[in-house]
Amino acid sequence: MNRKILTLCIVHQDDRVLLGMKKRGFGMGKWNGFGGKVQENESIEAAAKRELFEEANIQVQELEQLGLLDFSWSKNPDQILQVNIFKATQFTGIPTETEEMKPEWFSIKDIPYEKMWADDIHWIPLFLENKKFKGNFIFDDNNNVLEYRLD
Ligand code: 8OG
Repeated sequence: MNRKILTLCIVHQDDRVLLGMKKRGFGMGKWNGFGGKVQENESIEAAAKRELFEEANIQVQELEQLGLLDFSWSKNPDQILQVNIFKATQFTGIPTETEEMKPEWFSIKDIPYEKMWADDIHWIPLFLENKKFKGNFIFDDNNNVLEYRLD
C-alpha cells in the first residue's frame, strides 16, 4: 500500500468560495481548491498554508480541517491519495494568478461542479455547512466515481 498525503484548501466567505483553475499537471483544466503534497518534516497544516501561498498568493493564520478523503483508482488499488481538506475564512493578500492556478470567486449557487473532480459534488455541500466528513472514493480510468463512502 502506497499512500500519498495531500492538502486541499478552500476559502469560504459568506456565500462565495475561492477556487482556482489548475493550469498544469494532475487535475489540469479543473476548478479546485488549492493544495498539494506534504513535504518531509512539514506538518499537514503547514503544507496547506504553504500551498495556498504558492498557488494563490494569499496567507492565512487559521485553517480548520473538515475533511479526510482517500482516493484510489480501480486499476491500481494499492496507490491511495489521502487528501486533507481545510477551510479558511480569513486571509491576507490578493488572490493572484500563478503558474499553477488561476483563482476566481464563485457564488455558492454557481459552483462549477461539471468542471471539477467528480467526487466534489458529494462532499462540498457538507464542507459548506461546516460539517466534518471522512470517506473514500474509487474512480475508473476516466475519473468517474465507481464507488464511494462518506460519513
Ligand atoms: O501537487 P498536486 O497539484 O498534484 O496536488 C493535487 C491537488 O489536487 C491537491 O490539492 C489534492 C487535490 N485533489 C486530488 N484529488 C482530488 C479530488 O478528487 N477532488 C478534489 N477536489 N481535489 C483533489 O488529488
